[in-house]
Amino acid sequence: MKGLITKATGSWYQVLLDNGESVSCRLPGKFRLSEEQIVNPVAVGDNVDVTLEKDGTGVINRIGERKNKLVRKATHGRRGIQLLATNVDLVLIVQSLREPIFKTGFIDRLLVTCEAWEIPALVIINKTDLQKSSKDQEKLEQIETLYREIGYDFLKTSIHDRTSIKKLSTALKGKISVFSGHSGTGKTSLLNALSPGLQLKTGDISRSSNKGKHTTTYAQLIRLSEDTYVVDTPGIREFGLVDLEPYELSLFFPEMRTHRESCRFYNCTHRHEPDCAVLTAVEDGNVPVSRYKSYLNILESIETGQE
Ligand SMILES: Nc1nc2c(ncn2[C@@H]2O[C@H](COP(=O)(O)OP(=O)(O)OP(=O)(O)O)[C@@H](O)[C@H]2O)c(=O)[nH]1
Ligand SMILES: [Mg+2]
Ligand SMILES: [Zn+2]
Repeated sequence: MKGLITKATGSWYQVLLDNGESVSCRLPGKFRLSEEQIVNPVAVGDNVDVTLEKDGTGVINRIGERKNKLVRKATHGRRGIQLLATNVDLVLIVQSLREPIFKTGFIDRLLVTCEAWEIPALVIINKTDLQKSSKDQEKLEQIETLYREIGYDFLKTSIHDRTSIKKLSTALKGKISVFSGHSGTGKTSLLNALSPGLQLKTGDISRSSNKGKHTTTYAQLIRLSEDTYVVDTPGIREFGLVDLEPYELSLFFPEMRTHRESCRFYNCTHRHEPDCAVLTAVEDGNVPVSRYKSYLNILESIETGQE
């Protein structure tokens, strides 16, 4: 039987079969030897073939071809690469207006990853109901203009604003989308708002640090309707920027892409080199300063190997 992996937590895998049933499946050892540095052979989003056993469990005997893979460097001191999700159509980059306050650096890092993986992204600023002053309003408008002008989709949401939830629902239709963003920004709450029957667990914001407490602890694929799926993730900080040379980074900043072709050196890093067209574009206001700052930060991470 064919199915889709909805949970992958170690030795057991939850598979949603085409007939709508969900079964726990084992994965034979041979799959663990397969791909190079990948520490987990199966992830949510994978299409699999399953044989059902008498006891109601299943065995995975084939993993389907993948359209794409979201990966990060393995955590807990393990070497290699960890698969987060596969066959992803859209990455939702969720930040909140307040509690915790949004960081454009985080958005930019994830956007670079999405560019590198060629997966469309939707930037979401949630908790717009926490807007307190006209200054907040101004800040929101600025950030919306910033990302829209570069060409990214952008959405303001609040779980208390049905219209914004409807817009989000429309954006997700017919796709497998992955929620990413810091803990506490409201990823799970947005899911509950999209489908109130889910009643997924959400968390409070710590009073002392004003951050979330990592309420969601593993990636889970949830079916919202017939052909619409979302992956709720633990507050992912970033997807690893795998194998990127410093001079290639600006390829993944769409607003720098055209300028970089006019730099004197093909491997210009747009920092101190003479006749750098990107630097000129920053000075002329054609590349936003906040984006250029993010660029420099990511460049440094790549050069020092610390992501
Ligand atoms: N005012 C307001 N609060 C919200 C909104 N969305 C979420 N919250 C609150 O923010 C807190 C954190 O929400 P979660 O949904 O658990 O956040 P999360 O992003 O899933 O966090 P992790 O699972 O830890 O990654 C909860 O107290 C929610 O009630 C919103 O639109 N407005
Ligand atoms: Mg959560
Ligand atoms: Zn340059």
